[in-house]
Amino acid sequence: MKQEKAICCLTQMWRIRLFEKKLQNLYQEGKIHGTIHSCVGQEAVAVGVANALHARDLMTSTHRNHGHFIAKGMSIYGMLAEILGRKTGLNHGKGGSMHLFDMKIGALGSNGIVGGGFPIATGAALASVMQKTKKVVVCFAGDGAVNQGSFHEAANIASIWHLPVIFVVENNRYAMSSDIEKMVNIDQLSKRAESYGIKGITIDGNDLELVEETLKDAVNWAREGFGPMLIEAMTYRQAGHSKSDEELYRHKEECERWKRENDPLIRFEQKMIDEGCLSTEEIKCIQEEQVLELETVFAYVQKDDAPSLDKLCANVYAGRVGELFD
Ligand SMILES: Cc1ncc(C[n+]2csc(CCOP(=O)(O)OP(=O)(O)O)c2C)c(N)n1
Ligand SMILES: [Mg+2]
Repeated sequence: MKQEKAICCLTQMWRIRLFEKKLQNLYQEGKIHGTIHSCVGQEAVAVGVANALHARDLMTSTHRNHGHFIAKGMSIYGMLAEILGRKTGLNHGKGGSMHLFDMKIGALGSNGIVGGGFPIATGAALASVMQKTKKVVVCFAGDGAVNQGSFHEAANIASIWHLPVIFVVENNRYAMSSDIEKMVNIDQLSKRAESYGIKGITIDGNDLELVEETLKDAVNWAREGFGPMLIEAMTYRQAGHSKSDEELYRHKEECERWKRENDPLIRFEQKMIDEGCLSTEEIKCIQEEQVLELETVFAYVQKDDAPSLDKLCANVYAGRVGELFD
């Protein structure tokens, strides 16, 4: 890998990780209303997928969405302000963590409804075909979401209409406290693709280069009109499900092992060092730069005001189309 590219990849992964860690601290200080879902441990999926997309391509995300959209290029300032309920937020501070949305970067929204992204992404892919824009849509989902009816309906219609949508299922082994092995009776979720006549593949989601390579093939395939693909990316969430989680459903040792042996950032850094692409000093610089950048953003956003009371009903009820985003 070229050094410039390695710096970009690592910068993005550290930006996501540090953003999530700082957010967790704010939560513990009681400064976040609503909830948040940390994607620490899953950064390579977000960055690998986003690297394979064009800027104009589209993406839907889940409740565990911050990493996906940071990788897609969402403003950290606008995202944090939204999460903290500030009027400078992407949705004027009224949506919070699970309703991030920014059409300028092709972010078609995160979603608090498990499986809610499937029909939205599939519809956007249909629009791409009808409007001949050649946009590809990535639909992120968790392992728990593929048991929702919306997945099966979307996969079927995307298949028969050859829609350019790529379903990226982040299999982090758990849906809240439910272990994947108790929830499905197949060893790979990608096998579900076959029953809809689409290609499915399971990959190591903590290997950034593999994720990017696989996605590039899928994106080309979809853009050329061959239809959807299902990519199951095996990964692990290092934090609890959301704000409070005693994690009684998994062994501490399991989590420690993933952190020690299969952390996507450590793996990528080690590979870059082994290949002579980055030195330990350069890696340290990348981390420090991100620490500084995020400290500044977090300090400024917290000074912003909440939306004023007279804006309470603005953008809540649909008026004429032109009024929606004024
Ligand atoms: C339709 C629906 N059912 C249940 C929930 C409650 N819920 C929130 S997150 C979650 C687990 C999702 O697991 P998974 O899809 O594996 O995503 P992960 O949290 O692991 O990223 C559940 C059941 C919900 N938000 N929406
Ligand atoms: Mg899961």
